[in-house]
Amino acid sequence: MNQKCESRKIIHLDMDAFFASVEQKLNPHLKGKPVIVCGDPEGRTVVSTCSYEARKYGVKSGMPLGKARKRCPQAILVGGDIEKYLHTLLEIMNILRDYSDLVEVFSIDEVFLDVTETEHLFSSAEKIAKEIKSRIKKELNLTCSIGIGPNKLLAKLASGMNKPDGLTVISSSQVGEILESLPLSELCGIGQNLEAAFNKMGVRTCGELARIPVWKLKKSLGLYGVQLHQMCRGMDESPVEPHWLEREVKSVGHSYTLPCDISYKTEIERVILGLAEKVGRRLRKLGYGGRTVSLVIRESDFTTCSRNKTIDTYINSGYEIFKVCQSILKRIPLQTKKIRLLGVRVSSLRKSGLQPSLVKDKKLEKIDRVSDRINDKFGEFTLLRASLLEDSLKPIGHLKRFSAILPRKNPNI
Ligand code: TTP
Ligand code: MG
Repeated sequence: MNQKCESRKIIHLDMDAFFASVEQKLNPHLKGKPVIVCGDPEGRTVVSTCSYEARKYGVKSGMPLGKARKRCPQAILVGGDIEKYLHTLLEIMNILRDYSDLVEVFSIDEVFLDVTETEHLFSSAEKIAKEIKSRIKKELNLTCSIGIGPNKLLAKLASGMNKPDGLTVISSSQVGEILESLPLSELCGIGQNLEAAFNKMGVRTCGELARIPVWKLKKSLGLYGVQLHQMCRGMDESPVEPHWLEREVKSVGHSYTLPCDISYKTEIERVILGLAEKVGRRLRKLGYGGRTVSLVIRESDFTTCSRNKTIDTYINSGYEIFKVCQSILKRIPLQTKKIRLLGVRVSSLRKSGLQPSLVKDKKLEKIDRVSDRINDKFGEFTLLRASLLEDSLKPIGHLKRFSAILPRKNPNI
């Protein structure tokens, strides 16, 4: 192996059942249960990911939801929310940057870290990995699997070897032995089609592929053939390329496609209140307040109307956001009066720390503070406004199906 590769220390971190674990953390009543995260729990969609409890029943990422539900009927379905997961990724990045500036986001839940120059500060790369794992557990209440290797290819291979909650080191001396019997598909960059083509030729492992002369691979696959030849020998000189994921937060919003059209003002306002509470909670978590509130309404004939209102003060309380939405709602002429989607967004943001208090109403501020603390501990919508309680929906039975955004009864409380 090339000297330059051999002397590097690369860490690859892959979060365990990422979307599902974030949902379990935010809603502790989902802990220990089979959870499936998907696009739209009410619609035709595929599994984005699932908790390890659901994997026991054969549920997998990419599987059609119908098939997954047959395999595991007791699974709890949750609609995914990419902004939540991106926010968690930013929190992970903040931890990783304490150990090196060379941090590369590889996917929504995978990060590379080059600690070649910094490992001596913490005694070893393994010590760094252990510390990162324990901080992610303690500070974010999530688990991850980490691999350490002399390059990105081998670090990524290592992180997948002991999932979940694993830590695996591949040293240069082990590379030949590990790759000899490794099926081709397990090496990052070798897809199913290429694997099938090699399998047809009787080549199943990296060791076997490594023995094919490089000129032959180059002749049939061009430069990729040369790259494959190197990969199968565990060679990879690609650098960890830091790019800063400091996405400037411009707005925070949530929208919701209703399971069936609604038309009553009380119903519409109730969903808007639920959405406004979600937006307020996210703003407070991110430490922002905003001055512009937008309301989006899509009717059953897909006519879509969006209206904004900018106010004098920066707000981040769900109830205040709702009040602004109520005044916007009065200005929206509805064509069919049958609503299929509602959305609430707050923009013109500023950091809430810049002002002593963003909330005009001190009582509201106190309520938000207390409910945030309770909901952080026991799950979203554990403590909520009475008008969002399921019991208040009895007169309008079908609204019970709003459970995707509204409260789920928490059996632990
Ligand atoms: P993965 O790291 O592939 O899966 P995972 O983190 O859920 O589970 P593991 O413990 O095996 O690492 O993907 C990361 C996230 O990307 C995953 O939580 C959901 C999302 N994702 C999709 O939305 N669709 C997909 O097909 C896959 C594979 C992942
Ligand atoms: Mg993962």
